[in-house]
Amino acid sequence: MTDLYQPFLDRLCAARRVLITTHVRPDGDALGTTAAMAMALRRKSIEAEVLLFSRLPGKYAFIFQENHIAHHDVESAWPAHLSLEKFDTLLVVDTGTWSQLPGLRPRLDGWTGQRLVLDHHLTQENWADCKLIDTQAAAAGEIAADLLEHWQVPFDPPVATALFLAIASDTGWFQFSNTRPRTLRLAADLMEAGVDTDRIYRLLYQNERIQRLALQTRAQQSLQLLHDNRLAVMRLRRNDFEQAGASVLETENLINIPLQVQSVEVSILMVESPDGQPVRVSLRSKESVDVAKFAEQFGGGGHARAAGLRLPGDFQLVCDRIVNAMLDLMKREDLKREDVKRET
Ligand SMILES: [Mn+2]
Repeated sequence: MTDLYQPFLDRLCAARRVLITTHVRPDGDALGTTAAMAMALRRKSIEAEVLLFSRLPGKYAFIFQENHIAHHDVESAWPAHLSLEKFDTLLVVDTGTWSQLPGLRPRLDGWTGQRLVLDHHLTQENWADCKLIDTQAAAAGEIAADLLEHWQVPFDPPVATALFLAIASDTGWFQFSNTRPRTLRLAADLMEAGVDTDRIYRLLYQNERIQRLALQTRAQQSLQLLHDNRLAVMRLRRNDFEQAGASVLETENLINIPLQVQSVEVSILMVESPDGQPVRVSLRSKESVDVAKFAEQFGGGGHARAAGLRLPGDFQLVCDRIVNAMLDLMKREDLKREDVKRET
């Protein structure tokens, strides 16, 4: 096990100034892992700054604010004062693909620092100098926790809270199938280290704006059930966000709602983006369909049970294309299953 972590730790130990970043539209795992790594680097007297590709979502802001972690936000424009030249290391957490780091690739041309990736996604590109990937890990935060243990960074309450935020949010508060014994043991360790789990629950799940509830209503009104109620499709147009007064960052977890229906095996949420930007497609499945593989056909990726992609073009045409492709896939899977049944 040490062999997996040591090369990565050697690289981190050699760093003096690290720029930590994570995927666009960062979630609790992305931000919790980023915060935990920033604090760990500080404790090792290594400077760390954070780069975000979307503005910091309000419900996760506490983990940065309480720990005085400053961040650069490049959603609208790259800040003039932010030069990669002052960093010797780029640490990317919770993604390993350029498409999740919009605009970063050309900025790294000619930059000579080391590129490190810490991630748990199946979909990876080959551009890092050193990768720490564990696709069995429930969250990037789980890998970060193992890394910090190897690095002998103690789980004090701030670090433990950041790691707990990461694993609790990527497992849907330990409900999703990615939750493994290691996840629960780690959660117990983090509780013992001083995490106020009740507070984190309230911050994650009882902390929405009323506008987000209005958006949820509109998403549910758009629900279509196809293929014997096995495929759920929801669509959110720009008008829905305007009418609800909600932001595009407030779609998190909406995709899980149709999965409450017993018959639903696959849930798709399609979100219209501002003019000229690709349609955002989120995918979830219960058992049968590998949505990461499905997303990869369209340049996306993720996990077998949770994935996403972005596709340019007219909203309705993109929706039709994705729904038809998913129906084809589900029908092919049905035929395969029937063949197996017949043989046994
Ligand atoms: Mn994650």
